[in-house]
Amino acid sequence: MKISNIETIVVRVPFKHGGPPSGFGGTVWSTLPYLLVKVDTDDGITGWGEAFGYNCIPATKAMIDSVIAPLFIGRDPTQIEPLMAEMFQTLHIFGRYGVTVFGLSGIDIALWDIAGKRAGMPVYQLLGGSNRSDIKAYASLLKYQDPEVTAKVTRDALDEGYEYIKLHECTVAPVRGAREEAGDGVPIMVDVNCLWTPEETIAFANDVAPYDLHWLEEPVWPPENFHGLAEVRMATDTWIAAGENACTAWQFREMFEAEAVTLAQPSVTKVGGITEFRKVQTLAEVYNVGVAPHSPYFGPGFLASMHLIAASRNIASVERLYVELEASMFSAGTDPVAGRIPVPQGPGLGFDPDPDYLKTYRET
Ligand code: SMN
Ligand code: MG
Repeated sequence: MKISNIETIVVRVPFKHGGPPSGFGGTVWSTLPYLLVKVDTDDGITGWGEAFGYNCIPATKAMIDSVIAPLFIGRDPTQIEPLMAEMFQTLHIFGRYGVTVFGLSGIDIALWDIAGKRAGMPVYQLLGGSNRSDIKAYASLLKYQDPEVTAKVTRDALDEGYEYIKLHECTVAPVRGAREEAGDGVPIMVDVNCLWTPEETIAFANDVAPYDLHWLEEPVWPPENFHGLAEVRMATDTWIAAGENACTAWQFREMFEAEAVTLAQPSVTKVGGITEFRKVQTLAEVYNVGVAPHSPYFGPGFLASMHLIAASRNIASVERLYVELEASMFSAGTDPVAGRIPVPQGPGLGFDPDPDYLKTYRET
């Protein structure tokens, strides 16, 4: 079997959420874009992957189209581990993080989809099987910077059945707002997206101590300041989570060696795909670190996260960005019901993007 064609497709879907305009990475989002990677084989199987994402999609797409895809054409898609290892090595001069590895992640996810379709099995089965038929989702809220709006959106998510809430806030007031609305006992996480020195982080952790955080995510700038994160861990009781900006298992090893985190957060569309994610998982197990995947996206990358979690022994929940999309990319079965998402059961990732959805939302 050979890879015969690789196509990148950008979809852009309108969405609603409960507050004023918000976004990450320096812009406000009016629509949500996703980058799909379609890999065809000469025996008629098509696999779908997803590469990160959002504001850098034009760059990731160009990297795949002009540099990565030509190297994969004609290669055997069943040899995932050796093929990915070779491509990581071939492309390392263009960066071990960023659009090169995001693009490789998208291809790797598509190769696993092909492997599952060829075997007639869901990817989680190829990864060793699962004892779960659904996964608890946590609602990952956008950034509101307003205690009343944060409280209201927290209430909406709880009313929909979510049992865990993640805030993207960096001041005390919205955290207090969410806690007062949720009451005691609802796990609330706070994601700061890399803002502070260790000293500033410790001060914040003390200020929000009364609101009992489940974890504090990426508080320290820069994300690779693993010793800074370790300082925070030593000085507070708060669980520290990080890793969406760490690339490849090698960087996770540095993170674990520094004892930087309680929970590691590999992102399957950024870290190198399912193949590399599995390496991070094994490493985390060896270092006795928990895993809480990063997955604020809705395409094949989200499905891949579901399969990885289903096949894990100890990953508790999946991240679900708390927005209301105008349409779902998949025909059915991937939206949360009462805060839980069914593990896809079809061959491969379990779902292909719906052709009507692609017709409507594909960027031309
Ligand atoms: C995040 C990162 C990128 C896009 C959306 C959200 C955030 C998260 O850091 O953890 O969800
Ligand atoms: Mg985050």
